[in-house]
Amino acid sequence: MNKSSPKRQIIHVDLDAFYASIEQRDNPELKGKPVIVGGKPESRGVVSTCSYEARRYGIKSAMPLAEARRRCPQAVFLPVDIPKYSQVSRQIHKIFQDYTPLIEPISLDEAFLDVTASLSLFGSAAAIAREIKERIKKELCLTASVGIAPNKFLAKLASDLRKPDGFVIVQEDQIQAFLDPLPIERIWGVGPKTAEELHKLGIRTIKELKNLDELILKKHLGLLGSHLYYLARGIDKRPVEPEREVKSLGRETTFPEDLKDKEVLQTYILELVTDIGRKLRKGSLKAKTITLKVRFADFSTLSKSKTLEHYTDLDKDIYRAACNLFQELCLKQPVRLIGVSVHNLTSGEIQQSLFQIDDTEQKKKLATTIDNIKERFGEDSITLARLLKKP
Ligand code: TTP
Ligand code: MG
Repeated sequence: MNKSSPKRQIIHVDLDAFYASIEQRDNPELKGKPVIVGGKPESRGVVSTCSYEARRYGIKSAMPLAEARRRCPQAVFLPVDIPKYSQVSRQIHKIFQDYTPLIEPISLDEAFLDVTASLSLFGSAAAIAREIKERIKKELCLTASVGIAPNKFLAKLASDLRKPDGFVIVQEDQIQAFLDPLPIERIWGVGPKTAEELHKLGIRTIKELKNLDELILKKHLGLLGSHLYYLARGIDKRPVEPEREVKSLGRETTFPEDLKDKEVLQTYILELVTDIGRKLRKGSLKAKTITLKVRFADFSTLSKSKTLEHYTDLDKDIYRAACNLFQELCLKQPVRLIGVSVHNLTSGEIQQSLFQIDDTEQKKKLATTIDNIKERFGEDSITLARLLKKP
């Protein structure tokens, strides 16, 4: 082992049945019952997650709620309460921070921690993982599954292996024995399509995958093939990346049929802007540069940008800028795709000019309220009159 680069120690933490466990914790009547988070069973939505009691009926994330009700009519159906789950997520993150600054959140309930440099202080990665699990249980009354390994790939596989309340360590000399029997579908990055490709080659387990030559894998799966060659050997050099800086945010839409009507196109722009504004506010970000992209029927593409005088997270400001850019374009042909993106982002509070006396705060409150309503009651629950005009 090289003294200057000690073997990495990575912990992957993933809470069990996250949204459903929070609901059960906050309402003891739900303990031990099948609980489904996602909305009303008569709605057209899907299951976000469900308690382990509900999983016994074959219910899982992304299943239509109606199907979940068919499988378990006595289940308790609850709406999704993102603000509540985000708050718990922040509390979990705070616990992580006591052990390392190298935290890479993957979602509200999942993160990688690189604790290599923390070992002299806390003993071992296993001791840290054990303590994190215990604190999550004691302080937040929730259970987490953890995986401890020399890299991210193995740590994630390990945390998933003994869910719920799992605790799995993959030691250096056990890597291949740990990997070999696992089906290839367990590999992070192998979706149904890749799995099918590999099945065609007669590959079902990681052991079988390991027998394939790197060149053959590359030939069939391109870069992913080469990546899989190394993963099958338990090699994954990807670092834990503490919260990556978001450099831009954007959305675009391709129309079912090319469009010419300016007013309709502007309504689409407003829809894209509304989504971007919401993402900005959710991430406590503000943007200064707005870019509009337009692709015409002949596939030629134009994009134009405008930098504002101050940072904003308000739909109204972004929409105004995007519309000005749109007016500057001469629409000679029908439009195939339209996209809006924001760049030049900053996080945290930006000092408002002392002389900027306007109703910004009020507008901001309104925007946040709309975001909360949408998150609680769904995308279509509230909308600007203009969006109702879309064909
Ligand atoms: P997961 O960690 O995938 O699921 P989970 O925590 O509910 O269950 P477990 O880890 O024990 O298997 O996702 C975390 C949360 O993300 C989950 O509680 C709800 C949400 N989620 C969705 O909203 N839609 C989805 O399709 C998935 C997979 C998760
Ligand atoms: Mg989870």
